[in-house]
Amino acid sequence: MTKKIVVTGGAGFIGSALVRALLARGDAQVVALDNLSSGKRENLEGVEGPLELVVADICNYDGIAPVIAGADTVFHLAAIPSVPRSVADPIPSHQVNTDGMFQVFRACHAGGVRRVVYAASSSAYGDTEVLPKVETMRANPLSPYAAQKLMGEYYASVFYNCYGLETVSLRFFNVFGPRQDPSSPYSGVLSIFNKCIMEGVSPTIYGDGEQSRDFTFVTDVAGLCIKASLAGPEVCGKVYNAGNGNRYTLNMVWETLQKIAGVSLPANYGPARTGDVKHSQADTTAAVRELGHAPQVSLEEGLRATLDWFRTL
Ligand code: UD2
Repeated sequence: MTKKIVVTGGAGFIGSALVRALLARGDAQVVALDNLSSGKRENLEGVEGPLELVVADICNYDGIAPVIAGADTVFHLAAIPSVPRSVADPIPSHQVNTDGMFQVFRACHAGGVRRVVYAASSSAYGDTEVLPKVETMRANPLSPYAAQKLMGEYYASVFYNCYGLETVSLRFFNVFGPRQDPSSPYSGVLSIFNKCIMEGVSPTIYGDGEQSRDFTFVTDVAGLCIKASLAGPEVCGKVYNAGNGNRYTLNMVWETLQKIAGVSLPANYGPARTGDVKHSQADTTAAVRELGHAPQVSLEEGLRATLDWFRTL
């Protein structure tokens, strides 16, 4: 019998890329579980293979438990992302990222799921004195979002230790690529930068633009999720960085994007955001060694592919 794989947040930006990567393997039926709060049906348009979209909210245990029951693998990506959104409006993000996350792990345990891959966040590190950031460093969350995502790692490891549910946490670094929605002030910065290019307007950079991020292309993250789902039992209960291993300042990235697009739009600068991390870069050693992580897409290639996608809209 073909195995069932569930992707929570499967109609979202990263979730829909993961759904595509899973269906390309051709060995599973995929269920995208999404409440369509930020996910969109059109993110799954043109996807070929056995896919079902189930509209349900992870906070509603009775709604998700039957969908998850009997799955071989669950990728838990559903969340309310954004550091500044969680600072401005912490209750919804707490409910989804913490309470909803707990309901997903509970349903996975009750439903006999073989393995859960949990989308954690690089924000758990906060500001560290040393770069790159390695999994053995003490977590230091600086925002509600970072604390919520860190709680998910703890629950992943607790469900493994107490109940034997196989879990792996991947700390996603700053993921970018096609289908990242630029429409909110809380959207990922590279989607906003691309929108600015398309509209011919200058972006606002919060702070001096010298903050740096390990921008990681979405297909590389989707590939690592699949590797984490297939790795041996020694990875269970553990946390791995899901980054590219490089870091670029916002000023550098905006410069590169203008060059690629052949435009000149000097950025405006505004005050730094509360809860913002200054520098972020993944140490990929453990993910490479234990999960076979092999990021393929450079920042420039990823920026070109993303801009090409924005041009199709
Ligand atoms: C955090 C996490 C990331 C992921 C993400 C989910 C870190 C280092 N990274 O991303 O792993 O979990 O949350 O939401 O914590 N900015 C501007 N102008 C804009 C928008 C953003 O300058 O119009 C700045 C922003 O202040 C920040 C940088 O761009 O310094 C990146 O912001 P972001 O919202 O794209 O992602 P970030 O780093 O909060």
